[in-house]
Amino acid sequence: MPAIAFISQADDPVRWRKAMAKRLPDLDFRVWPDVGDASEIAYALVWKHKPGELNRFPNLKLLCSLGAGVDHVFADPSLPRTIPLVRIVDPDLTAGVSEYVLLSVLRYHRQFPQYEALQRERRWRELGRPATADCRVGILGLGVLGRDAAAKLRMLGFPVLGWARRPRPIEGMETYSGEDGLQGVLARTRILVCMLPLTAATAGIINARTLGLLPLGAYFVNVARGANVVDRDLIAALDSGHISGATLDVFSPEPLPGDHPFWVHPKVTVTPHIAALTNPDTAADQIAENISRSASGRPLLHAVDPEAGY
Ligand code: OXD
Repeated sequence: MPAIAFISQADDPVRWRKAMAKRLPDLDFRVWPDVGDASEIAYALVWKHKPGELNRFPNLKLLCSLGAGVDHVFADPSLPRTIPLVRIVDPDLTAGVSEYVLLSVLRYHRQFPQYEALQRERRWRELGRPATADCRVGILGLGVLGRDAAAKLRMLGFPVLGWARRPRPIEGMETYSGEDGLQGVLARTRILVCMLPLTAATAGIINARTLGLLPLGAYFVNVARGANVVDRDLIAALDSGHISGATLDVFSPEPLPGDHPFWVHPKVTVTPHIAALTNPDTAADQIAENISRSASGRPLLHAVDPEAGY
């Protein structure tokens, strides 16, 4: 069987080797940079590879992103564009992202930052319980992850507005698209959650203008990509009080540099890109399936459209 190159500094090659061996025992699993004869590499499992590195493999047939997002693959300007690219769509990963979104939304809705401040001052004070039905959540991005988070928030009683660049109707939910749709969603949103893929069209979409369209005191949660946000605009909106708080799991660049103002901003919660971590024990199934499909020329699962960038 041809070989697969595992190219990631963030994922555990030992767990992946074991998970892949369980499904494809004959697969020759090679961990970058020790990939041996580069002409034997037919498949690559990648997360933030070094630009240009994939051009070393003249017989590459399939590229698998080790994450849900693929912007890290397209960030390589010399990427061989003709090679099919697939991404991870895994219930375990989806559940992880939704948990993070629910936690962040509930934390703001139930005023935990305010209670934490009261605790620091040893003050016993009830703030009242805001009605869930009045706390509208706006979700930008209605892919697998956005739809799952929206469904779970709705189960808890939150009114949810969804927005995607292209129309994405969802039964029983208000969804919008296009620039007008975005403005309408932002104007009615108390807690905004960014779940968009990073493409040329969504880079910097959270900026002074769009943050300014949110009602006074709104909150922001980002589980998409750091580059979806113009950091200095978000900081200005937090400092002015227009935005009450932000929970950020993703940054540009990552790791977030030690001197970045987000680390110490009193209204910002920082987590190190942990909303979901790809689990080899569950995600290896679809990678093995895609390798078999690629080998037999069948349509791939979760293939990325290179034009759209997701
Ligand atoms: C991602 C992931 O793409 O964690 O960010 O899967």
